[in-house]
Amino acid sequence: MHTLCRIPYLLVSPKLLRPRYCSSQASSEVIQLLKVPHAKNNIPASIIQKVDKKLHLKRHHPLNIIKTKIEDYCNKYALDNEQNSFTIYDNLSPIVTTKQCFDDLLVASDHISRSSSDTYYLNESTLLRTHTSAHQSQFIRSGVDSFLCTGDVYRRDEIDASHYPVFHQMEGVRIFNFKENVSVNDAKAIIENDLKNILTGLAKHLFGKDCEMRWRNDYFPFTTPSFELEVKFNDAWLEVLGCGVIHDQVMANCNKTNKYGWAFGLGLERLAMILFSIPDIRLFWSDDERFSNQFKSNDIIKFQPYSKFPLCYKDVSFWLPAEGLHINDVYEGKQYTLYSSDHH
Ligand code: FA5
Ligand code: MG
Repeated sequence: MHTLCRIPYLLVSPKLLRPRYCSSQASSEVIQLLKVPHAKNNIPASIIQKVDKKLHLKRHHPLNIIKTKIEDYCNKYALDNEQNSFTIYDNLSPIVTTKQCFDDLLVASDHISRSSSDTYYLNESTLLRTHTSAHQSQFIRSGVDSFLCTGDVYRRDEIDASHYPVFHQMEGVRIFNFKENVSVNDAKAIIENDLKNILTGLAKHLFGKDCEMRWRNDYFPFTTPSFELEVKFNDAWLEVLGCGVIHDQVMANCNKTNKYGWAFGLGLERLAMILFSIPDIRLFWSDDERFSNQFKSNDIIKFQPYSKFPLCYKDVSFWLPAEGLHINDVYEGKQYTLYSSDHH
């Protein structure tokens, strides 16, 4: 459905080349596919409208800033630990098959996540990916041993301050090469340790070494053991990622028997909310300049809340007191009589 092109560019150190791959499938082509009528097609216009936004690729958008920060951190971690660098994928089509999204990941045939009430389908066998894990097996099978894959994901989920039906995930995978004398148990213990190390280090790198976090056991059919990481935000625990040691059966289905590795899936909005103190996930979709103008690549700022009402320009005329007016008098809220005429 799409061809891959390779664009190498410089990263952490000028010496380190980070290979980057992207799909060349045009957004317009994806959008046409989403609109093809089918009895199972349950994708509303409000979702289709979001498909070509690609917020994670938009310069100066907080999701792009955090994505770059995480990619740089992960490749620095790889370099420091003498591991292969991560190949970056960030422009794969969000349309995947039920095999990619569920079967390859051992999701049971009657699991609720497959139902039309939870997932946006184009037809019986294609859907909008519900997580970036949908790309795991294709890369492992083709021999890519370490990669980061970012994209928009779609779920018919509730909407509140930390949930939205379209959000962004980054998948990370590392497959290890062990010497033959390392036992399976030892290999998996090393992998689990490396997984928790890179992710704990990431949270500290993003939020400071004193940030409050906790690991909890979780369940995913495609990893065992599985964990989630929660970080304290506004006095409450916020789940920011799921992860685990890749299930032997997933590896075997990729023709990688006796190979082991880890995988994680980060919620980019959740991490960006904590990093920039953005209180509501819906703000990421705002076209309002009062949102977008606050962010600049490489700058980590604290989000400044603004009025929920749209910007409204007014012409204001007033008489100055004879002794003149200092701007600080206005800031201090001195009372002046204002006669204003609305623009609109
Ligand atoms: C997954 O999607 C797994 N694919 C993660 C994974 C990858 C596990 C690899 C093991 C190995 P989960 O449904 O928990 O897991 O979502 C992962 C993260 O996405 C969550 O921790 C959260 O940060 C974010 N997330 C989930 N649902 C939403 C939503 N509706 N809105 C915003 N962020 C969400
Ligand atoms: Mg979860």
